[in-house]
Amino acid sequence: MRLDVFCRVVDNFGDAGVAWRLARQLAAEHGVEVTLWIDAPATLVRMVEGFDPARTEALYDGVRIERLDDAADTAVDALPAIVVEAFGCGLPPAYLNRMAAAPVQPAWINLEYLSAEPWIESVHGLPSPHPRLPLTRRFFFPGFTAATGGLLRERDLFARRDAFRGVDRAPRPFTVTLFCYPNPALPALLDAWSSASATLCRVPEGVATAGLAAWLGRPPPPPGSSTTRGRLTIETVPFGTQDQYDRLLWGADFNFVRGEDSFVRAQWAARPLAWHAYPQSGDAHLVKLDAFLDRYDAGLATDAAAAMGALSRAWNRGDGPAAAAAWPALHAAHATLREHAERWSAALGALPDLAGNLLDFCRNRL
Ligand code: TRH
Repeated sequence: MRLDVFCRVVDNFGDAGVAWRLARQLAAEHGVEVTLWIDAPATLVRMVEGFDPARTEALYDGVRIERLDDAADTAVDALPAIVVEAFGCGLPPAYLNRMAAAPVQPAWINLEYLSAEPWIESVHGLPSPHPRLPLTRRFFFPGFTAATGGLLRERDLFARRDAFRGVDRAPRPFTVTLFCYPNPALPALLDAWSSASATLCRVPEGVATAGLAAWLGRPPPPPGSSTTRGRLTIETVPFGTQDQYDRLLWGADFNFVRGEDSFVRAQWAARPLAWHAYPQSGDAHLVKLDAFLDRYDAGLATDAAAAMGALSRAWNRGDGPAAAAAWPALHAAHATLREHAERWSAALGALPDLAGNLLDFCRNRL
């Protein structure tokens, strides 16, 4: 089966990260012949092992990665059976016309953004007729329940995670990882960590650079090195491949993540987390945060839920004093939060994964 994934990079890494992760899994686990059409292939250079944007003839983990150029007639070969449009990015006009003219039209899927909001279930899978062409695309919503498209999760993910943990025995202080958007709450949190018990904060290169530099009074340390102030050590780690990032999350006690893909990976890491939702106008991201916390808090002890809620909401509001004030209670509830994170990951892991759901969804329509 052939499948094309289309992706346009709005900003940051998530659009490309999600599209690549889906493409890679479909090729690796379902033997699908996948082409990822992306308008900014360079975004993938650090995420994809050995990726060279100039070498489009090569396959990367079984996936062909091509530059998406609207001017070019993208579909050189026969049309695929399935077309996935990541995040409503829009298909090239020539390609759309070929789909409309095709005797057998591909299944056309619009992969939406992840949300924990309940209304997702009522719109997942709904058709959307094209305004001009005899084409219909279907909305496919990732989500946290069986009534949604599910979450991206590779078949061997838990086995790889647990194997890593089996050998990751080096003694270390309480370790947090920091993958966030620029956040005015960061200096206050760093102050809290530097006066609390020993803490190691591991930061991928290029993340929170201005906030760290302001707090340190100099640029953050280069990748592979660290600096200590009070009880806090800040270590800069290279921005690695997606698999390397997974290991960073697996080796920590608490993960600060953002956007979409790292948010999901932190849940598979089965460790407590704070999610910095992608800021949206009208604070729509705070509604998404509340929807997630409402789901996540189910079965979590009240004091631990209160601590996580206080930190997460202060962090997303950029409220430094409130985030710093919330940290001691969260740290004290860490054991409870960790057990819950393991339960949460296992419960989500019992649901079918997004890549498999997407193929089943299409098969029912082909
Ligand atoms: O980079 P992001 O902020 O992406 C965002 C979100 O996707 C958001 O929904 C979207 O609207 C916006 O972009 C435009 O965060 P996200 O989603 O976590 O994506 C980061 C990707 O980077 C993820 O696939 C993991 C990957 N990554 C690595 O491969 N190596 C690394 O070292 C790190 C830190 C991340």
